[in-house]
Amino acid sequence: MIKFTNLLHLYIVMACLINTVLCTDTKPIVVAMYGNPGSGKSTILSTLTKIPGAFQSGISQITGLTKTHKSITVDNVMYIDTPGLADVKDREQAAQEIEQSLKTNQRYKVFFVVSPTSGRVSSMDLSTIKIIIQSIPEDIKFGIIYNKLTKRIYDQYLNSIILDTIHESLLDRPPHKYLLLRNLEELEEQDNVIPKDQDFNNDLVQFIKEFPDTYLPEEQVQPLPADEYENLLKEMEENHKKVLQDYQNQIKEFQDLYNNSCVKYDTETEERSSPFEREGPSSKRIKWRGLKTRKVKETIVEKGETIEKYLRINCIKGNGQIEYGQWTFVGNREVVTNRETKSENKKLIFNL
Ligand SMILES: Nc1nc2c(ncn2[C@@H]2O[C@H](COP(=O)(O)OP(=O)(O)O)[C@@H](O)[C@H]2O)c(=O)[nH]1
Ligand SMILES: *[C@@H]1O[C@H](CO)[C@@H](O)[C@H](O)[C@H]1NC(C)=O
Ligand SMILES: [Mg+2]
Repeated sequence: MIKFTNLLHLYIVMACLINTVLCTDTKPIVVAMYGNPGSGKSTILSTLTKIPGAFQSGISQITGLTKTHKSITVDNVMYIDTPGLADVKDREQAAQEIEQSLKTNQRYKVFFVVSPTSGRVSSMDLSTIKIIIQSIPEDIKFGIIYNKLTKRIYDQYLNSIILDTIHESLLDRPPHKYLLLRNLEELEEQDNVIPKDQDFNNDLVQFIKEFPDTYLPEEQVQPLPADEYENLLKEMEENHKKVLQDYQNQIKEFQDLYNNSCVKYDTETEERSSPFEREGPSSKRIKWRGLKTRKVKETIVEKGETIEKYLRINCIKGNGQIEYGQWTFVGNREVVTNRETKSENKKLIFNL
């Protein structure tokens, strides 16, 4: 009889042959957060560990009390919190801490947390991303978590290509994926609080879980050029302004184009008595329209007369204006009753 342990051994050997991950990689996967102070890194990391205060967060932390990087391992995932690069005084140290946080020789999921103030992604956030991704190999995928988004900004980011444009134009390589998180009242100015909001928790956990991890060899991490930050930021500010301006212009161009092209069509039919000239002020034309409720005067037509049918196709432009088409004759019909009258609500009334 084959012993269970033998089977298990066989299974592991087989698994190793098929998938080397199983036998070599028992080290935890790293989930590392980068970004400027106050963007919500520590809160997000604590949320992922499900331990309030696992990473100190709060208003007292915004000025950058997190001066060193800190890691906590839960369920074989190593979560790493890092200081921001924004503060001149501590930039050199922060840069070194960030470099260290990337040198654990493990598989990485790298994330940037960005909280747009007054609806704008700041040049500072973009510079931080740029400087950090410059220091790691190109095959290391990174994600961006847009945090604390007001409803208006959330909708704008969701329904436009503004973020994609910014990524494509201002970062050397765009993020593999990004996540939009709504602003949570319950977190406002709180210390060491993790949110109860289910959507927030689900979206965040799923995003992190599904994000691909990549092995980051320690020796491939370059020192962060902290002294280039100011220059990079200046350059970023200029380019950022240009990109936003171009984007606005392009939107306006598209809108112009949309406003002036047909986005919907509308058909109208009209019946005219023949001949048009008849007695009485209201009997010159019979006009009853297929679609539009329009006041049409009552008209009397005699039995045996011909009624001409016309059709036109109107273009409804993006801005709502209507460009009327040409009336086209589509055929005749005989008046079979003694009198036909057209009332205001477009119904034909037959008076025999
Ligand atoms: N209003 C609001 N506050 C948040 C949100 N996320 C985090 N905060 C608060 O923002 C402050 C800074 O968060 P923290 O995680 O310390 O940011 P860090 O500096 O990037 O680590 C804390 O008081 C959090 O409670 C959010 O979605 N909405
Ligand atoms: C397009 O039409 C809308 C609605 O009339 C208007 O508000 C907008 O300013 C127009 N856009 C342009 C670029 O003309
Ligand atoms: Mg923090």
